[in-house]
Amino acid sequence: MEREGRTSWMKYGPVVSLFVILLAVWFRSPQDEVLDDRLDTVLSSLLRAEGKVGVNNVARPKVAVGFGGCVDLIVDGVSLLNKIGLAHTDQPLHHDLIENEVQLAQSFAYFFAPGAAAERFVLNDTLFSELVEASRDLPGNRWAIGGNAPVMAGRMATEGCDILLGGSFSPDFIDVLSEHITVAGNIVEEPDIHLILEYPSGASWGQYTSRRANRYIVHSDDHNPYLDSMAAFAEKLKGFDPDLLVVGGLQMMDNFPFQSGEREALLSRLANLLSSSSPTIGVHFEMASFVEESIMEELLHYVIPHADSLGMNEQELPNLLSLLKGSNITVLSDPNPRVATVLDQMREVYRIVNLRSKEGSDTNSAKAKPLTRLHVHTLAFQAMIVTHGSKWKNTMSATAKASLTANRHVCGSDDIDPSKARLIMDDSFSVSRREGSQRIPLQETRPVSCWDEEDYEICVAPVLVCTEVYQTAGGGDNISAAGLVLQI
Ligand SMILES: *[C@@H]1O[C@H](CO)[C@@H](O)[C@H](O)[C@H]1NC(C)=O
Ligand SMILES: *[C@@H]1O[C@H](CO)[C@@H](O)[C@H](O)[C@H]1NC(C)=O
Ligand SMILES: CC(=O)N[C@H]1CO[C@H](CO)[C@@H](O)[C@@H]1O
Repeated sequence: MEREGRTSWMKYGPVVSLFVILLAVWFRSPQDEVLDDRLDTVLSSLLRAEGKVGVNNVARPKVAVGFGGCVDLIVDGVSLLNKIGLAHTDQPLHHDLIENEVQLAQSFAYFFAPGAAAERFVLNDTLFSELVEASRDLPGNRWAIGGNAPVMAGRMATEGCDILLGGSFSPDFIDVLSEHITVAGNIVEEPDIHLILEYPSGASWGQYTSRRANRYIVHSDDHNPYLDSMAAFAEKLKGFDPDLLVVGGLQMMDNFPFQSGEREALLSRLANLLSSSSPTIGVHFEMASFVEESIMEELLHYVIPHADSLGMNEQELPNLLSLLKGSNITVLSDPNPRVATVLDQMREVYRIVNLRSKEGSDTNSAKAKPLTRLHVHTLAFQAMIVTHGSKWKNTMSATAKASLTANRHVCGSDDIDPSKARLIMDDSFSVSRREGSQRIPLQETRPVSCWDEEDYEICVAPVLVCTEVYQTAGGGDNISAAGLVLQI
């Protein structure tokens, strides 16, 4: 892969040299070699940390997970774009949604070069069908169960939970779900398809070279944006009596051509559902790639005040923070942020969300819950903030498990092979960007660092980054779900 990358850097000019420099910084060698020698120790220590606590398998925890789901068609992104002969573009550009081939090329180029995860709605049915048809017979393609809710449900079922899953699926889809998953929703004939354009680090398309492995997702859903399983889910929820309620998949509403007021009405119904659940039940909301400002505002109003716990990646964190501070959406952020930067952003999100819930700046806030858990997953590390004395247990082990799950998912194997992994986190990190902040060394025998601040504990664990990527899509969901199961 690196060799492919190298020939194309020679072919293309100055624009590419920027990426060469970025890659050079990225593949810093001498330090990495020392770190790689420590991989075995870090791995065994993480496994020990993960194994310290188990999921209660006698009384399986009960988790209700909504909403929606789809069939993922996973392809090599560059092969697909080459197959349909998509013209390269010299103008990487952000588009809220995709209406034609030119926008697809520009939008793909925008995220592909930095290697940032993105997900876009395709308004043009002809274009979307063409893409799906071309993918069907593309060598190496794979079909998988997709969507945040089914992936999180699948992971939690595997980890020993009983699941109520809210979504409208086809009978074939339901057949392949775990026996520990009960579905609440309508039966549909044709499931929604999401097309996952995966690419490895160093792949090239036109003049662009990807800086890290990631994926660009396109979809054109008919069912998911309407949360059409919500009524059935709410009905079954009463009898199910869950220990945890998880909400994800709302990004399918982003930039969807709703009638005026329709989306807000749906989210308002969701708010009622969340606020009517017992206050002792933890509610986790998994963020995703949102670019429409109005839906983010609605999430701040209808969903986040009812969540005890939030999960998100390094793109979604600055986006949420920017909005909380009254600024615009951030479409693209550093895909490889430093620990200090992420922790500072997490502290601010935690502080502002809790301030809003206390002050009741929100009309809904009579019932607003404090935020007691925040989990951010990045390529290089996992970070969690958990309030002291809250309902969330075992934060250290949960952070270790999240970190191990990142490797397991991306490499596509439960057994972690250290020869297919590398540590890219520095051998020490600063706990904040503020001057004079403490530095914490990465100790290979105790790789998860936890410490107390204010009214919460922070834990940070390095990820053994998988170097032979099988799949990046669904990573965040597997990671978040794995972290949650040890905390309920
Ligand atoms: C939709 O996509 C098709 C196929 O790429 C294209 O021919 C058509 O012009 C597009 N429609 C619009 C409105 O852009
Ligand atoms: C924020 O968005 C508004 C409306 O789209 C735009 O006019 C403004 O320039 C943006 N501000 C920044 C700082 O990007
Ligand atoms: C590595 C791993 O366990 N990945 C899983 C993520 O979740 C989906 C859905 O449950 C599984 O199919 C993957 O195997």
